[in-house]
Amino acid sequence: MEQREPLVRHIFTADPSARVFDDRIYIYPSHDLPHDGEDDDEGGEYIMEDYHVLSMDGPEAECVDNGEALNMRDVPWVSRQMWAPDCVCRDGKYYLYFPAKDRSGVFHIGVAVSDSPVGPFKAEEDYIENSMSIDPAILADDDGRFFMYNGGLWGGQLERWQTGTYTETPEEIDREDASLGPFVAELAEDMKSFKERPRMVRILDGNGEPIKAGDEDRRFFEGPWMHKYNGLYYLSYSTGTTHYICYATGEDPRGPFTYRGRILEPVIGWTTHHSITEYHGKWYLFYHDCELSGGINHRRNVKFTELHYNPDGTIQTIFPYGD
Ligand code: FUB
Repeated sequence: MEQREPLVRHIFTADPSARVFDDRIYIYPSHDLPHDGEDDDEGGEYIMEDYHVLSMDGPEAECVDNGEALNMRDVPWVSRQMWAPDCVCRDGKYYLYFPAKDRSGVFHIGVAVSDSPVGPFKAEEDYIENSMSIDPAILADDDGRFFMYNGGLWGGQLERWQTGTYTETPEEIDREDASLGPFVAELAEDMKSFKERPRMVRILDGNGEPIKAGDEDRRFFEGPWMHKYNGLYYLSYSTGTTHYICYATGEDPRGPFTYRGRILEPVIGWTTHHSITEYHGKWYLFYHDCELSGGINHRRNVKFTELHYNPDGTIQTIFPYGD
């Protein structure tokens, strides 16, 4: 179905991570709060404070807001900006992963647990040890392993972690140098800690060379997502400044990945952020734009549309306002 309307209109929503649990589609978005402040390069305009879980009985069904699932006031370590979340299920428990700033203004990833996919979720006292930056996305691999992918440049603070330890004022990366990738780490059995230290994923061009930092049409910016199709790992992400959703494929969940092309052309608004999920044998791209607010960057709305593969495994590019 070509559903390209905002899924809900009573609140502003963004960064949709779509999951299928018990034959129902659940969408875990950020919840944009309207205000009249200015935009800045650090994402200061994104002042979200809570999460609402949306759900649909299928692609044709109405989208329901299941109410507040977690609020910042109930997360001891968070000071502000609860950005793009994701959720996975393991052994009947639902784990909501979310980025937020701690009391010193540094982004980390937290986790909150519930017996229900719509919450309420109970947050851990502290963020996940060794977690940093934003935009967690979880792969539940076929062999029972769970991997977290995350990261984002600029306001997402990824540059501050490029040496492995935190620095408030990182050196500028030369445009000819390899671009930074998202982080990947396997989650431990408890789903509340890492089994290993997060490492940076490498994204290569068709010649096996790292995509350069100055290659803004192809380099990773934020919003990583990982899915598997025909046994191949597909890492997709936003290019930020050029506003594309691109993808790269690989044989190993930790990479390296080879750039393959564009999934989504630019949408209305500065940010673009997505997820990909399968439902009843069809594939769907969930994404956001700023249609509802007439283009105000921090008042976004989530949407979805069908996604199509070519026989060789490449993905057909989606033009959000008509092909
Ligand atoms: O919603 C806040 C930030 O905007 C997200 O973390 C980014 O991916 C971008 O969509």
